Amino acid sequence: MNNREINTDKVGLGTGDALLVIDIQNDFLPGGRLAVAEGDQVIPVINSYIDRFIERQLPVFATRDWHPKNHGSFIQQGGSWPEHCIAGSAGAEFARGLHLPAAVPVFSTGIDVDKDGYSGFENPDLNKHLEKLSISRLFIGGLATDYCVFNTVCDALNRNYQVLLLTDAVRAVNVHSQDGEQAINQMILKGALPITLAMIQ
Ligand code: VGL
Ligand code: ZN
Repeated sequence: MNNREINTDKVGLGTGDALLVIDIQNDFLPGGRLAVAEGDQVIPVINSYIDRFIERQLPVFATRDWHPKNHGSFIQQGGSWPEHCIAGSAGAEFARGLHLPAAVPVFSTGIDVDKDGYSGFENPDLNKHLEKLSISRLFIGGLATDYCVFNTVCDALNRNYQVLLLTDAVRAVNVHSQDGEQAINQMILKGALPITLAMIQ
C-alpha cells in the first residue's frame, strides 16, 4: 500500500461535522425487550467517537426511540415488534456505560402512535438543529443498522448531508439474517461512506 492509499483511508474532523448517535437504549441491548445481538458492543466504540468529537468541540446529538404504550408497531396493536422503548421506562433509558455528555441534545422519535419513527428526521427538531449549526457532514452510528440507522442515513442523504457510516458502531436486528449487511450495502450505494474509528484523525 502506498502513502496515497493510506491517506484516502483517513478522515479529518472539522467545522460542519457532527456525530449522531442512534437509539443506544436498554431495550435494544442483550436482555432488553427488542434485543439486538451484540448491541452492547457498540457502546465503547461510540464512546470513543464521542471523545473525538468533544475533544475537537464538535457537536454530538442523540436520538431515542420513545413510544407510547399503545404504539402501532407493537404486536399487541397489530404491528410486528414486542413492546419496547416505552417513554419514561427503564428500557427506554440510554445504555448505562454510554458516555453522552449531559448537554447533548436528544431527539425523540416514534412518539406518534401511527408512525414507525424509524428515522431521526421524523422529528423536525433534528434538522432544525443541524441547520442552525450549519452541519454538512453527519457521522452516524448506533442501533439498529437495519431500522433506525438505515432510515436516518437515507433521510440524511436525501437532505443532501454527507454521511459517514460508522460500520464498527452499528449492529442489526436481523429479522432475516442478511438484513444488516444488505442495509449497509444499500446505504453505501446511496452515497454513505463507510468508516471505522481508526480512520478518524
Ligand atoms: C428500532 C425497531 C423498532 C431501531 C426501533 O431503533 O432501529 N428498530 N423500533
Ligand atoms: Zn421502536
